[in-house]
Parts: sequence; structure tokens; C-alpha cells
Amino acid sequence: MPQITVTEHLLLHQKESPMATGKFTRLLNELILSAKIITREVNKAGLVDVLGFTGEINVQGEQVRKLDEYANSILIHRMERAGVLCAMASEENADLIDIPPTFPKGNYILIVDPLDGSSNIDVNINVGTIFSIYRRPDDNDHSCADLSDVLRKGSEQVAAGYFLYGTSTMMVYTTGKGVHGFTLDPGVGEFLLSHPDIMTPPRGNVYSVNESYWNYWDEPTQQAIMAMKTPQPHRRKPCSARYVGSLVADFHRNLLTGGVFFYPKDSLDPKKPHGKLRYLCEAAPLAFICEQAGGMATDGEKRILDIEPQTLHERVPLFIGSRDDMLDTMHILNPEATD
Ligand code: P6P
Repeated sequence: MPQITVTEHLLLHQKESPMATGKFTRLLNELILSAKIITREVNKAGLVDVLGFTGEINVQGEQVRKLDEYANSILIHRMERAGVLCAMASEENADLIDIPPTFPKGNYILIVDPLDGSSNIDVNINVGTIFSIYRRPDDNDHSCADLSDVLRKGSEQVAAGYFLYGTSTMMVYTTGKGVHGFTLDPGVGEFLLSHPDIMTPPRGNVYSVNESYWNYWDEPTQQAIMAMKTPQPHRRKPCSARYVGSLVADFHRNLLTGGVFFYPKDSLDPKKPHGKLRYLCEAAPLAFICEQAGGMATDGEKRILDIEPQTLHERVPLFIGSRDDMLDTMHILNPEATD
């Protein structure tokens, strides 16, 4: 495969993608630099004092780990001065992150989950950074951005992607013109094209869900999961259960080899009536990628990308993955719905 960097790939497709303006390329390059810095820290975790907790609790009510905070600070530091954003949001920050007046602004809005799956860091299991990019509706509006610029349907994203810190560091992203994967060559220090035009298989033999919540789910949800582990006309054997506990790792495996990931709402659990995953920094970007790769993503009733969030950290149930497996799942969850 030719050694094409992300930037070269973006420029190669510039004519197809109105997104690939100089500002957008700069935004992506700053994200890539942030990921390289985060990779360096993740790869030496355990050797230096970046494991464990900071002692703080984030807006999600979760204990903040040192690498969570480190990744968040790197992303904010690099992105706020890049001159491409009018606003930024992070899973780690309760409110919108304003761009300091000392820095030039742009028209893009960046939403990140700085280090998803961070509970796995201390045991050396893959973690990832998820990003979602919107463009301000009015290019000529240079006022400070507010929540109305950020609380947008996922279908309005101009780009989305993730970095996966694992056996190698990968970047997977879309600008609405297909999904492309790049692998970091540490020797060169560049992300090189390794997975062009990713299409997810229409069916897989894997399902990812945390079945410890079985008793909290309603019956249609239980039936949908039972169907994955029961032989079907199209599948003699039950699917294999694969659940890493890192959304990016489970999503990436299913994207490449086929399968579905479910994080249903807990009908009987007051703590998670809308599930655990966040719409803006997790469900919407992964849904954009999944649909671009030929898959499907819903909240169990509606297409994820059609949902308009009302709050910055809104949570949604997530059913996402291979198209035909998802159509079967949706039929079980909503038998009366027309296809
Ligand atoms: P549970 C990590 O905290 C995360 O947000 C996702 O990466 C992961 O898929 C999910 O939560 C795991 O949640 O409830 O199964 O432990």
C-alpha cells in the first residue's frame, strides 16, 4: 500500500470534500499531534506516575484518572490556540470550553471524549479518543459560540473519528466521503493509510453488551440479545460475546470484522434510564462512522443521527453495527415499526 499520510489523503480528496479547507486540515493536524502526545503517555503508563486517580470526580460522576485529565488538557491546550474553533466541549468538562480571547477563532466546533475506556488503562487494555466536528451554521457569525451552536443533530457533523491506542495506534475518520483508517508508524511519526474505504460486513458473528445488566432491561431488549446467541436461519452458530469495556475497542473490532454493540437503557434502574453513553461525544460520532461504512446506529427506536440533543452531556441508548444484524435487532425491538 502506498505510504499516504492523513494530510496527503485529505488533500487528495480535497476536491470531493468541501470540508478540506486549510482550516479543517489544520484542525485535523492539531488533533493528530494531540493523539501522538497522548500515545506517548499511554505507552509508558505504568512506568511513570500517570496511573490511578486524581482524586477528582468529573461531571459524569466518575473518578477522574490521571491520563483522562492529561489527555483532556493536551487536547484543550492544542486546540484552543489553533485558530480553527469557536467552541469546544469535552466529556471531562461540565460546560462549553470557551476559546480564550487572546487566540484567533474559527468556525468549527470540536467535541471530544479525551480518553474513552480509561478504567482499562491500569490493566493495559486499549483505550481511545473520540472526536466529533461541526461547523457553525453561519460562517460569517464571529460572535462567541453558545450551546445552540453545539446542541446539533449528529447528521450535521462535518467529520468524526477516533484514535485507538492499542497494539498500534490507529486513526479512523470520515468527512462524509467514506471511512478511512490510518496506522501510526512510530519510526516515521506519521499516521499512514492502512485501511482505505472501510465497509463493515452486513453481518458479523460477534455481539458486544454487558449482560450483567440483564435484569434491568425490558423484554424486547432481552429478546434482541437472546437472538444474538441463538442459532438463526442465516447463522447456524450463536454469535460470540466480545466485550472489552472500551467502547472504541469494541466498536473498531466490529467495524472491521462485523458485529453489533449494544448499550441499552436500564428500564428498571433509575441511575441509567437513558443508558450510559453520551450522545455528542460517543454515540453521534460513532454513528456517523458506522453509517458511512454501511452499518446502522439507533437508540432502539430512532436513528442516532436524527436525534437533537437538549443538553451537553445527554445520554442515549446505543445499538450500533452491521446492517443486517441491526435490521433484525430493530425488528425485535420494534415489531410494529415498518422497515
Ligand atoms: P459498563 C467506558 O467507561 C465506557 O464509557 C465505554 O468505553 C464502555 O463501552 C462502557 O463505558 C462500559 O460500561 O457499564 O459496561 O462498565
